[in-house]
Amino acid sequence: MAALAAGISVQARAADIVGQPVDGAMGLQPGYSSLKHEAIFFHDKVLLPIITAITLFVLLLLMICVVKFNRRANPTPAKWSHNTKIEIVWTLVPILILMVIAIFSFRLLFSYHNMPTPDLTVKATGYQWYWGYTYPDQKIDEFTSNVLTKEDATAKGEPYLLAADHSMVVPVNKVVHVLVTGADVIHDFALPAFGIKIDAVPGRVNEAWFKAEKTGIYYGQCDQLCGVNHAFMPIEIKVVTQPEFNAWVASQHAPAAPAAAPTKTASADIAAPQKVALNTTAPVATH
Ligand SMILES: [Cu+2]
Repeated sequence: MAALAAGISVQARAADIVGQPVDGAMGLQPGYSSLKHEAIFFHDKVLLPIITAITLFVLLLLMICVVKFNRRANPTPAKWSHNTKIEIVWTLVPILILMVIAIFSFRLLFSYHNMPTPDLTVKATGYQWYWGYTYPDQKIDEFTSNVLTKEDATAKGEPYLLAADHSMVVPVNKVVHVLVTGADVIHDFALPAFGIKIDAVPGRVNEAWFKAEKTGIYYGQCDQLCGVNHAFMPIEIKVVTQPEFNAWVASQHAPAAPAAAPTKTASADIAAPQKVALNTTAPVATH
């Protein structure tokens, strides 16, 4: 593989992985962008306590009914069917709870919507079954990103079904505007560590944004059932420093070296992109 040839050791590669699911973990994947921090707050500090309180309250009511109103403890049940006071309470309290949830929910929605001025725009196109990335401002034509085979992923020290041959590369601490569309059917561009999940719909462009807080490799997946190989079109985003990003952009413009002959990709039906793989450990020389 080109990346291995470029000198990335297995250990170095594995150490770079920041955003990926972990076995036996509870809760949401740790966040590395402001949107994800807000989403985690909404889930952990707003929704979870409310849901827990409601569940325990209902359980308590059920237990009271079971103990106090069973046939033995309460042989002659009351016959009344209305209680205006309690009906007002059970209407108003849920309305208040929903209003509290709505305040935080809308705040989160507005954060997603109010995109800061982007430093970089990347277009992500979903295909059956791979992703294509285009950098319009950097004049980088679309390159494809295919799932790595089990052998290639293991050799690179990356997780199978999450690792891709060519990642989307972005600079750290910069606002990245992602334009998402689909080429054939509906896909979904989802990257848990950045709190992104947006449909890739043919014929229209959706947008999402993130500002990665840490360099490293982040994994996501297509989140919309899109056909037989839906599980085999991972999203790999490599967050690098600005100089490393500049070097990568330059390497994308450089003519492919004859030595770096066609790279083997996981899908045989996709032509291997003639791009130089990014070396995160040593910046690629600019031409
Ligand atoms: Cu899919």
